[in-house]
Amino acid sequence: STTSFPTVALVGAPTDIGAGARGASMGPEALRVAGLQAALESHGLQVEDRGNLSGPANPWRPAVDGYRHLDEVVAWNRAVHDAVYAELTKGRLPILLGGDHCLAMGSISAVARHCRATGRKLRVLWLDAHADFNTSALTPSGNLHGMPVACLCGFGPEALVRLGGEGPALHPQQVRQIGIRSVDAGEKRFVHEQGLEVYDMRYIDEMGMRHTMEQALAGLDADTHLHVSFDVDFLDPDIAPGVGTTVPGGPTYREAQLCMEMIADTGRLASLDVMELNPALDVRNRTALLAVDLIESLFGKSTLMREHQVRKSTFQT
Ligand code: B3U
Ligand code: MN
Ligand code: MN
Repeated sequence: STTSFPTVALVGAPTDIGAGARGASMGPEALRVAGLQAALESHGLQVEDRGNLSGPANPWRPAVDGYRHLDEVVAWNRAVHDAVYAELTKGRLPILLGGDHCLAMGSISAVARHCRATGRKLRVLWLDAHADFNTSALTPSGNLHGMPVACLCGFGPEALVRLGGEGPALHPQQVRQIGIRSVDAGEKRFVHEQGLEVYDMRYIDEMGMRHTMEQALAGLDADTHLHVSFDVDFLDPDIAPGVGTTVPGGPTYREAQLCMEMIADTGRLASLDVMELNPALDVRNRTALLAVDLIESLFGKSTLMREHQVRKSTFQT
């Protein structure tokens, strides 16, 4: 079969350096064992597995000045940034296999730098139970996986804000957050203050996933690079138990599938993070298998049925 996607490069980042539970370091291997490469190849994609990056061990220390493991988080994110940037420069579609969500700082700073260099627009979809918009002053935990969106928008330590060079990687207006249902009090105020576009579970309950995704994907054009940062805790814990911070009341299997399918329909997906999968908390690799199933939909598994798109354009006018 044919596909419009460039060659996919899998980049493993086996660490839980920014997390509050150990085990996300085993995420990359669990996704490989669940058959990610073969699944993508079965849809006609070319896939190259780059293996795993390396970085400092997790010293499991308490927070210092509001951050846990800041130096180690910087080291890991530099490695991720360089690897993802190199793949984008080669024309590849990078998939970062996490690892905890702090590593999205490395990947998204690389994507933003690539978009600046090539004059493309950037849209980031943040699929997550959490807003990940804490700062050292707001965080209840010091865990940097609760801070990547803030750091990418310029609110964080210099070494993380400047991973991709001068100035912040993102403007809050480039981000759409979907599935949010756990936000700390100070973090919530800061999200509103910065004007992040959040489609929380209340919104999805009332309006439905279809309308939610139509809003979140509105305004994409041929010059837009679409990056998806998929925190597996986005999913309802009944179907996805293998994550460190489960939050009840997430999207169902059908809602998650529709979310991925509508992203695929845009034809703009150009980079992806798959984060926070924790095999130590999973049941027979079930959450990894589900993640692979959803990633297949993200790459257009179901768009063989053109009727969906016909119906869509009928309703949209
Ligand atoms: N908001 C909390 C909890 C959290 C954020 N992201 C995850 N957990 N995975 C914090 O610690 O910042
Ligand atoms: Mn997250
Ligand atoms: Mn999360």
